[in-house]
Amino acid sequence: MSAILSSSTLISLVFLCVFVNAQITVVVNETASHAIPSTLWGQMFESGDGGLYAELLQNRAFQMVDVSNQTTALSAWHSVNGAQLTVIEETVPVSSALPNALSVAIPSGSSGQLGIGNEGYFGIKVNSSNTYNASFFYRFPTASSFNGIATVGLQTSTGQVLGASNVTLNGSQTSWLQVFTTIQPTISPASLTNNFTVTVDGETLAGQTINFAIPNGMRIDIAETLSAMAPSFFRLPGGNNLGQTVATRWQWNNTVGPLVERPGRIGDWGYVNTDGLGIFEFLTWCEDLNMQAIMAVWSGFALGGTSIAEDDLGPYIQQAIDQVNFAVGDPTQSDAAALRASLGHPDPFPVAHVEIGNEDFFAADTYTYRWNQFSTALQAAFPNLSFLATSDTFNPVLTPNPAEWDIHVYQTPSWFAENSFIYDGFQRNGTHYFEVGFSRKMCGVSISTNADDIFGTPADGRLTFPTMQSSTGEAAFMIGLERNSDIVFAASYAPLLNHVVDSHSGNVYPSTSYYVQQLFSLNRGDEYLPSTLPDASGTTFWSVVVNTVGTASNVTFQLPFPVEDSATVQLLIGAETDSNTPNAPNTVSPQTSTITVDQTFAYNAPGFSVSALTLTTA
Ligand SMILES: *[C@@H]1O[C@H](CO)[C@@H](O)[C@H](O)[C@H]1NC(C)=O
Ligand SMILES: *[C@@H]1O[C@H](CO)[C@@H](O)[C@H](O)[C@H]1NC(C)=O
Ligand SMILES: *[C@@H]1O[C@H](CO)[C@@H](O)[C@H](O)[C@H]1NC(C)=O
Ligand SMILES: *[C@@H]1O[C@H](CO)[C@@H](O)[C@H](O)[C@H]1NC(C)=O
Ligand SMILES: *[C@@H]1O[C@H](CO)[C@@H](O)[C@H](O)[C@H]1NC(C)=O
Ligand SMILES: *[C@@H]1O[C@H](CO)[C@@H](O)[C@H](O)[C@H]1NC(C)=O
Ligand SMILES: *[C@@H]1O[C@H](CO)[C@@H](O)[C@H](O)[C@H]1NC(C)=O
Ligand SMILES: *[C@@H]1O[C@H](CO)[C@@H](O)[C@H](O)[C@H]1NC(C)=O
Ligand SMILES: *[C@@H]1O[C@H](CO)[C@@H](O)[C@H](O)[C@H]1NC(C)=O
Ligand SMILES: *[C@@H]1O[C@H](CO)[C@@H](O)[C@H](O)[C@H]1NC(C)=O
Ligand SMILES: CC(=O)N[C@H]1CO[C@H](CO)[C@@H](O)[C@@H]1O
Repeated sequence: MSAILSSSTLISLVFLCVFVNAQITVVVNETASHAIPSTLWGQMFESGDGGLYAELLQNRAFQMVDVSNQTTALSAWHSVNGAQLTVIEETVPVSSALPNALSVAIPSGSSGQLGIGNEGYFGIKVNSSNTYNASFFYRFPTASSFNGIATVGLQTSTGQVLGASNVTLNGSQTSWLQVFTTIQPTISPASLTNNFTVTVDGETLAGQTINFAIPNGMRIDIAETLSAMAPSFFRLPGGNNLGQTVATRWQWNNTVGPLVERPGRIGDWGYVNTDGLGIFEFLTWCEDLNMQAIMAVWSGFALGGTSIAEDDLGPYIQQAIDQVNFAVGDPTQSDAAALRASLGHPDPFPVAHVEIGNEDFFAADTYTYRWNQFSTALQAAFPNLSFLATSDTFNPVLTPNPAEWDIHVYQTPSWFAENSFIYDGFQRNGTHYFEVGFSRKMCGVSISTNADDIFGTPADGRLTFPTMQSSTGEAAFMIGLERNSDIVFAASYAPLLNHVVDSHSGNVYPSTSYYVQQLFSLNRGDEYLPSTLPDASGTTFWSVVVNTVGTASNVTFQLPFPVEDSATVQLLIGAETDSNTPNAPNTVSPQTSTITVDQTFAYNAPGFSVSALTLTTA
């Protein structure tokens, strides 16, 4: 008997049923066939801005904007009470990374409070149980005798103050000065159409101009929902966000250090990434949540179609080596690692796997030499790390032979259920797989991100919200991944976050698919126990039970060891088309109960359900 069967060990059993009123007997094997990798269930996403990253303000630093078009340069910013706003190329920039600033002219004859407002990413959720940090840089381009206050606040679109605090501005300050404050709202409006504002008294400042740079407002929330999934790895810096062009590729060294030193970039989904969530924040996030980082390096291909020529890859490979050194290198041997140490983290971060590119099947012809050069150089520099190829598996044939592959699948719910056995047919020849994807026809956790806004639009046939039918299909596939976890070492759902265009919410809604991921993640085994195999073309799958039609199925388990007679059931159950939506966020959520079991016991898996049974060996 293997280690998992010691008396204190919990075991989880999972099932999926498709149709039939079947009576199924599952004989569980006594001998574990393989260990389950601790990395198996984790997370990936495409970009943090407007989502995981706690920044509330959109276009906070006028990064990458073209000042010749003020409409776009001022995106998300609004004048309060007649202040004249212009995004300028500063003659004295706040930093070389941030050349632009917001010039705010108070017209002569002004009165009352004038200034600037920012509408946030999808509005701004204001909740009196949160404290909001705010900061900005300012300078007076022309010195004045002014010495007074600016009010930093959160207000509704009609100007009702939800919370505010005062900071002092000094008119003789002609160089940049940063001010910090916190806002404690007293009201939690239901609506999200609120603004962040900075205003000054129009009468005292009439005729004067103040320049602002990198206003900043932060919140805390989404992180807690992601953390509750208990992920064991995190793919960074996001999936499809390595760069549409060579110039706008993700460069680790542009995302480190003070925010004011980060230029930002046009991300792959067409909007500006602040890079406020940079490599150090990502790696710290991994460490805080006890996750391993699966970190990607840019591999010489820009998604817009440009591949770097074979002879010109050198500097890009060096930048990738520097990036990995920043994450895990020895500070006495590498400047990049020394930079990490200077930020307070001399120890290496938990990175064991590095991906060379992302979805390089888009440039399979050049990936042959790019993979060859990047993987050879990186493997030589980091013998202890594993490198993942990202083209189609074994197509083209790559040299050196990749030990690991990242496979992306976006498919329909029925495809996932029907392909639960796909990895059973793979040879055991030393190649390991990271599976990303899951139902294309659905979205993940329904909250704000810009990128994943693209998903969840019914126009392209995708579901607006995951349903029990789609989520149980994914669960069937995950059972196959768990069974094949001798060669599948990691899997994640995508898209992880989805913004619901709904100005009346601003909350985080775990979807039915979120709960499936969470059930698997919270009910991990250390080892996989073989049992009577499900029918590959059949309808009931186990390890955890999932039911994809509205008909119950009885499953009898015959265990090879005695168990305590009380077992816990975590049951996710709903009707085929049930979804968690902003109007009905709690339609489906897991319920916990206790059942009586024996060494042989029957479990009635209800229709459209995922059950995790936890038994204790006697
Ligand atoms: C499943 O088990 C329940 C309770 O043991 C029983 O009432 C029901 O008839 C069984 N269903 C089938 C399809 O065997
Ligand atoms: C500025 O950009 C907006 C939005 O992209 C566009 O509609 C407008 O035509 C541009 N204006 C000028 C003067 O180019
Ligand atoms: C405000 O936050 C608290 C604590 O997180 C939460 O319980 C409450 O539901 C939130 N209120 C609104 C209106 O979202
Ligand atoms: C800010 O200062 C103004 C003018 O002195 C005062 O009326 C207001 O109450 C102050 N607001 C806060 C939040 O302290
Ligand atoms: C205002 O700024 C000037 C220039 O930085 C400084 O000399 C002066 O002490 C400041 N005044 C106050 C009241 O902080
Ligand atoms: C707000 O500021 C405090 C103090 O500087 C800091 O500890 C906290 O992490 C900040 N919160 C956010 C969300 O940035
Ligand atoms: C980051 O490194 C690249 C070369 O690897 C360099 O071209 C770029 O200027 C660096 N960026 C910053 C902000 O130093
Ligand atoms: C690489 O792994 C070996 C064997 O586990 C270990 O002794 C060595 O310290 C590791 N080297 C680094 C740089 O982590
Ligand atoms: C390993 O197995 C895969 C999947 O069955 C196969 O396509 C590939 O050619 C094998 N690779 C080697 C090096 O044998
Ligand atoms: C149990 O495991 C042994 C050894 O791996 C294997 O030979 C046997 O077929 C397995 N039985 C079942 C029911 O999977
Ligand atoms: C003062 C201010 O910024 N007002 C803006 C608040 O946000 C809405 C959009 O949500 C804008 O329309 C207002 O102009």
